[in-house]
Amino acid sequence: MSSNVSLTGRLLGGTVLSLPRQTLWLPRRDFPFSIMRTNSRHPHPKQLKQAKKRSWRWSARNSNLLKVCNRLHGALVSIIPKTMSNASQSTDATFDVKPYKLHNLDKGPADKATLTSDDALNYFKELQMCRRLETTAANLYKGKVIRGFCHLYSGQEAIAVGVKAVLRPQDSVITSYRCHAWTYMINGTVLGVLAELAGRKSGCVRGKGGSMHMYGKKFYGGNGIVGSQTPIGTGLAFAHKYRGDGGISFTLYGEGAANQGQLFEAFNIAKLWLLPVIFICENNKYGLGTSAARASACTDYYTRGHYIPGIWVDGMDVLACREATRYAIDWVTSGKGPIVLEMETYRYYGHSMSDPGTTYRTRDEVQQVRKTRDPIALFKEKILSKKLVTPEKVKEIETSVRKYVEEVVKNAANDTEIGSEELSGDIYVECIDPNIRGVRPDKPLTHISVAKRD
Ligand SMILES: Cc1ncc(C[n+]2csc(CCOP(=O)(O)OP(=O)(O)O)c2C)c(N)n1
Ligand SMILES: [Mg+2]
Repeated sequence: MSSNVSLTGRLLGGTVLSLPRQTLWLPRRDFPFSIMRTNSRHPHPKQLKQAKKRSWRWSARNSNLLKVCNRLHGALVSIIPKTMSNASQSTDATFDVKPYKLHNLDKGPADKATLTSDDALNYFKELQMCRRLETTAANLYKGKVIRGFCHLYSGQEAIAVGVKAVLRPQDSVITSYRCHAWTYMINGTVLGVLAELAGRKSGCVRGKGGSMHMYGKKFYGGNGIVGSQTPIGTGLAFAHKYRGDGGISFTLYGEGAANQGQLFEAFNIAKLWLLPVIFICENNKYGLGTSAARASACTDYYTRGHYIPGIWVDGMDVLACREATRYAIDWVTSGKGPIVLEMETYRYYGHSMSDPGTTYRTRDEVQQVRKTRDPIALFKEKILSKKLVTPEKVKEIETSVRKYVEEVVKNAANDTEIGSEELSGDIYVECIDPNIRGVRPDKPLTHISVAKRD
């Protein structure tokens, strides 16, 4: 597949085939469900009433599949990394990476990273998309479209993008409740995340999970209980080893979770059985309103696997995250067992949308990080300085991503919640007993399978 097909295709969630005189867009199965669904064009009166009740701030607009797709396509076709229009002067460049710190290792990842202009465009687009997704989620939350919990990832994007860059199809990922950007990176759809946040059926789990419970193929959430994903992730590693599928479990947790006993139990069994797991501690400096230094006797999280080797990584640098992950994959696949990566980062918003995030840290501290260490600004500066992309292209990507997310939001606005008949849907992957306990013990519900699976 040529690079112009892949970038635009991924961005649109489909594939663009450029034929001599026409461009054909083939939507991917999971791309904006609401556009595909006829109910937004011919809603039942009941659906309309429901939609009004649910206080969407936008006017419900009838979506015309062709018009919407064409508009999206028009907006995005301009950012195809055609070497012709990107006019970048370099096809690749090498960058220094902030030195890694090592624990129980003689040699770490290379301190230089090479980047191609295609990857530069792609990472930049993904970083932008993750940031825009969260900014949009914040606005929707303020508009009361998203209710309940909402933990944003802004500031931490370099980790998701850097790790994803080297993730293989056989690998699995599990993380905490700070999972929106991860869900997007794995599933590749913005609608799947935003509609999920708003409880709509185009959500990646049909609106039943919300902010903390998003899933995808080989993506095990989205976990609300702090640290609970660490033993589960270790279990996933056991499954990879048991099945011999060559996969690695990427188990992510915050530095707050790093003080929990269950993590040390997971470390123990992972090392004892040499399980294929990469533990990634996303050290964003705070757990709720408590700084790492106030909560941890030792803040060198990369050393805290004790008998497990560890690496400290600059988590604001996509390339450092990518290279460290590449090294960790080599380590684990050579049968040496687990490894710990501490990726040092920062979160811009409060712990969740209900925390202003200014009582336990100063506004000045946040501003300083935004100004001097922002992962997107740093990456942009890098790729521009080495002429991997042109300033015009960067601008185009920024604008296209913003427009794209706006368009997805409008389409999500036309979507509805699932009906009550789905109350007993998809509880099991393989259903053995179809009777599901309902509110009345004498009236069980019947299990149904709704979501399509590969
Ligand atoms: C077992 C458990 N204890 C406490 C909480 C409340 N709680 C929610 S988030 C959080 C802080 C976790 O911080 P960290 O692991 O650093 O993750 P971050 O939010 O910074 O991504 C706490 C204590 C919880 N959800 N589960
Ligand atoms: Mg934290």
